[in-house]
Parts: sequence; structure tokens; C-alpha cells
Amino acid sequence: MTFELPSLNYANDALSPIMSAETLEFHHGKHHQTYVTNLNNLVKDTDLANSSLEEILTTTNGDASKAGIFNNAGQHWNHILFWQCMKPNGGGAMPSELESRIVSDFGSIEKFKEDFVQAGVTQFGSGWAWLAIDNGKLVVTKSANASNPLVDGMKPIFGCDVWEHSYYIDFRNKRPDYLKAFVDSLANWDFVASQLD
Ligand code: MN3
Repeated sequence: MTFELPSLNYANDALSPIMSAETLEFHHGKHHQTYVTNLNNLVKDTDLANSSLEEILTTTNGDASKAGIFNNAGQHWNHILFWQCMKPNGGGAMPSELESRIVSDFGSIEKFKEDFVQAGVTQFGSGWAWLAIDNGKLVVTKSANASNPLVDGMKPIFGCDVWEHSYYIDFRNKRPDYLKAFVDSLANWDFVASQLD
């Protein structure tokens, strides 16, 4: 199948000043587009040409000879989720079902946010912080580079890109401030709640 760059559900300048139009122009328009272009070129005329994105990820995970395919497929999957995890004037109160699941599994909303920010801060180098469903339980986890919790059998429902291209224009080296602003002022909790089983 031919993969395509999804449109954003908001204008490039709608998340400013936390995530500027310049960041989105590069991050969505160039970085994500490059993953899509590379992925299409890499799977063309191979036995993965008709596979879904999830099938490509699980098939190529851990296969060093297919690392290029895995990396571009992972980044395509991760960014599709990432763009939907944000909205203008985000953050704030969560839908009640999501709130009660988080309180049940983390103890409090604040503890979940702390764990999530900490996961992103402690991801050495490029990668992602996640909220995922693991056997029915919500967990915070992190992954390096293009990987994600899908390859470990979990369902990621909220993710923050901690590659420097995601925050360096707006936050420079302050990754903790970016992560905190992401959960407090960008998160689209309605979308996250819609991903609960
Ligand atoms: Mn990115």
C-alpha cells in the first residue's frame, strides 16, 4: 500500500507559542513527510508492499537487515498518533473515564503526569514517551528512536516525541519544560480517551 502524510487537524500556527508554526512546518511538513517517502520507496516491489503499517512494524522488528524499513514505518506510525494527541488550548480536565482509569492505575493525575514527563526526560537521546495499555492496565513507558510499545504487545494511546526536532526551535535544550507543556497545555485528552478499549 502507498502511505500518505496525514493532514493536521489544526493550523500550523494553532499550537503556538508552545509548538510554533516553524516547528510544525519542519516537523510535519518535512520530517514526517520524509519518513513516508522513505517507507514507500523501501517497501515498493518487496513482499511488504501490500502490508499494513502495523504488519510492517511487527514483521521487521529486530531484523537488522530491515532496520531502515522498521525505522521509517515506526516513525510514520508514531507521528500519526502524536499529531492527534495535541490540540489548540489542550490540557485541562480529562474525560471522566480516562481520569478514573489513570487514577486507578497511577494513584493520581499528578503522579501520571510526573511519570510521563520523567519517562521523556530520561529517554537518552532520541525517542518517545508513552501512555499505553498493557494487558488492560495503563502504563507509562519510553522507547528509543523509532520504536514504540506496539512491538511489545501494548497499545500506545498517548505519545510525546522527544527527538530534538520536536522541541529545539521552541524550547532549545529544555526538554523537561517541553514535556510539561505538552501534558499541561497541548494534550488532547478527548482523543486519548477515545483510544481506551
Ligand atoms: Mn518527530
